[in-house]
Amino acid sequence: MNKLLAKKKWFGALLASMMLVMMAGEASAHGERAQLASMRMRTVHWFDTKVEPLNVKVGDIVTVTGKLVTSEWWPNQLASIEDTVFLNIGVPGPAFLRLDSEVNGVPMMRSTAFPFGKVYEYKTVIRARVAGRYHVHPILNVKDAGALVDKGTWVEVAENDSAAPFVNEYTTMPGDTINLETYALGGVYTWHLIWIAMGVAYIVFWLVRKELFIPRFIRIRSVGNDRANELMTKRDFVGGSIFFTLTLAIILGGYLWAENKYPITIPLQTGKVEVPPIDVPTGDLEIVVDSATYKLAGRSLTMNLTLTNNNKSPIRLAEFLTANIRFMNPEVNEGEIYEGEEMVAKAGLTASVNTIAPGKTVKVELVASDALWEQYRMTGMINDPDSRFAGLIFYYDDNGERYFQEVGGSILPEFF
Ligand SMILES: [Cu+2]
Repeated sequence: MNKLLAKKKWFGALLASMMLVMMAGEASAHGERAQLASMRMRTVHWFDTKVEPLNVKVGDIVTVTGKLVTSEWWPNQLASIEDTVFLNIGVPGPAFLRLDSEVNGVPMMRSTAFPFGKVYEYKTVIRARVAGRYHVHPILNVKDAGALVDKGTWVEVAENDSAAPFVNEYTTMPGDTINLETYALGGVYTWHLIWIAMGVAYIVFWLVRKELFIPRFIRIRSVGNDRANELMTKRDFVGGSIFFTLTLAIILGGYLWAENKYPITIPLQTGKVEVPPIDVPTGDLEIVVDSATYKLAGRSLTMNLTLTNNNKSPIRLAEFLTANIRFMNPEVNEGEIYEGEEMVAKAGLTASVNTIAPGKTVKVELVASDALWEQYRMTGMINDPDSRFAGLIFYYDDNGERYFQEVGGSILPEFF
């Protein structure tokens, strides 16, 4: 018997440590790898993500800017971003304060809705609160669908010189200056202690009776449910009533205390804000996706496209973006890479035709291939029940003007 018990304990410890290891593994992925390949390809195309500066001290400001396009190929089974969405920053723990954020110039402290196929330029200002090294991600919380995460950028937060405690001061509407790090903490502690004392007292009251749940349960079983009332003595009844009355009195007292201490309050605000969407800046390039295949062994996505250049200027195919991975065409060599930016395949895109002359229609084979497909678990794409892909194609005209538009469609896996 003892041996079995020991074995069980050992197994429990093993299971617990395995779970810890698994959680630690997840923590370094934060969603850039963990989410379904189809969800990353066909929900939101994040790009131009810029986090700066990358080295700060506690109390310093970090700005996260970037753009996103909501996909026209949004999966049917997923709740829509056209309903309710909230822009935030994804970091493990409360390491930063979110001070300000805006989308297309509109303040974004509340939720909004993003119609499909439009461009949204966002800016979020955060302040470093706790020293450490953080993978900072822009994140969209879509109602009923969950979090959609952009790739992360490492930010190093050092202790500030004075090593003074972090202060987060605000002036309230009535004009008091408060430090949100410590504000009303005394009240929080006191009320927790009161309720813990009540709970302990209640358990002690029943312990003193020496008959807790199991002996009572056994007795009810032996005397039958009809005589269950006999188990309740007068002392039990009086004690229980006192606890009941006391609980209600404390709740009422707490309410009156809070009303007296904080006479002016407003409820948490939950309204929705409207954002004017920006149209995708297509540069008169007509794109028809003829077919697309995904080669498992080659870790590459091949798109066969028919492109018609209706622009007056020649067009250069520079980049393909999907699942936050940038595949850049080294022949064209355009598109900025930001400091600390990850998930860039600098020579990841090859085009059978790099430049399309004005007025011409050409068949182009675009191949996006890199080990990043494997690294970011894009191979999971073949397990998709609807086998579709989407991404953004970036191209430039003669003046160096950048355009982009979304492509998407069915995709067939190729195993050999
Ligand atoms: Cu991350």
